[in-house]
Amino acid sequence: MKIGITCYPTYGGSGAVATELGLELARRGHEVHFITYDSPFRLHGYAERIYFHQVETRMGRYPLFDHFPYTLALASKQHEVVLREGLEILHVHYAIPHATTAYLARQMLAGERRLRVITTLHGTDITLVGQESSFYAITKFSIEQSDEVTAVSAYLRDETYRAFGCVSCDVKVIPNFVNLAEYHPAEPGARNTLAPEGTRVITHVSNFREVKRVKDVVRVFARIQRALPAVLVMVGDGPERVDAEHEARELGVAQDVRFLGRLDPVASLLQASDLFLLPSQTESFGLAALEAMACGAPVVATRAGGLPEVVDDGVSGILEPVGSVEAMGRRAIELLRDPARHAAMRAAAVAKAREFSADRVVPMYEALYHEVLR
Ligand code: GMT
Repeated sequence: MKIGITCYPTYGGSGAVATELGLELARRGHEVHFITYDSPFRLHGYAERIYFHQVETRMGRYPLFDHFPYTLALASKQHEVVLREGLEILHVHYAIPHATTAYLARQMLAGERRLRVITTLHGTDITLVGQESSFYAITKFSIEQSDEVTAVSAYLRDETYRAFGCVSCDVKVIPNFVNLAEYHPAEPGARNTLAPEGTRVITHVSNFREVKRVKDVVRVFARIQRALPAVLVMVGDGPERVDAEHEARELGVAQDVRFLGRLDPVASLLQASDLFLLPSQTESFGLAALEAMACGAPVVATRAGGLPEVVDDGVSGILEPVGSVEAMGRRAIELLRDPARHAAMRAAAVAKAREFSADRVVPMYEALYHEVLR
């Protein structure tokens, strides 16, 4: 099949999932065309059957536009690439504005070429941004106009029905997945360069937005660090980083917190981790948690959104209510002090992650493509 993919190319779960999906589809023999304003952050170099088409984000000075109409440029580029490359499917990730531009591109092709539009909902496109009054009606319209709509968790599907009604759409759940060839536990005897022997490595990866509650990451770590030698590795960047750095200084743990900034790939860091912290306000799925689990790092997270679909409390990780830094810290310490239980939880995390392997999940998308083309 010839498939167009539009996503946000920036550091974030929806762009990561869209890119990993494109790469997996190309490995399975499909031709994949990414249509976005920058090369997706997980697209590293050449891969067979993968193409990237850049969308303009600015033009020569034109006094009328204070803001460049990116959405129209994207719809035009989608239309152009579909026609030129003969694409059959446009699979867009994150509804705003991608489901809308795909709708426009399809309308522009009417009578000329049949194009099927699939929208995958990822999270804040439904739970936050899509519910803002300026976006609500167009988000609902664009979802309902898609030929197929998928959500990355049952939680997000239910939220979509609750918030938007979506009477005419049937939202199918296709969970996020992990590439087990890249995300797997460290080889036995691998050298851990993140911390000296006996010091626990606690990790967090995110885009440091408010929803991630990065100050809670530091607060949980400070509790762990009072009980055991430990370092905190913070990967990513975003608006809340300054506050997290400040919190680390306030709590007197700054010397043991390393802010590494945006890095990708992160598998080697996750393999060296004893725990992964994700105390988010909400997560539709929590791809970062899944990738950590695949690398053998049990997750301490909040019982919020779709996280309970990924982490089994007490088995493959620890779940506590949003904001319960005391409970998260206490349970993390108990786990780290009990090597046998920690090893069992590591193994359970790896086993759970296998349920979300690319080999299991990507065929669900392929089946959906076949169905929509029928
Ligand atoms: O953080 C976001 O809301 C944006 C989005 C993204 O594009 O990074 O993340 C969402 O999509 C990921 C991939 O499907 C999910 O794993 C994240 O849980 C989800 N984030 C939220 O729901 C907050």
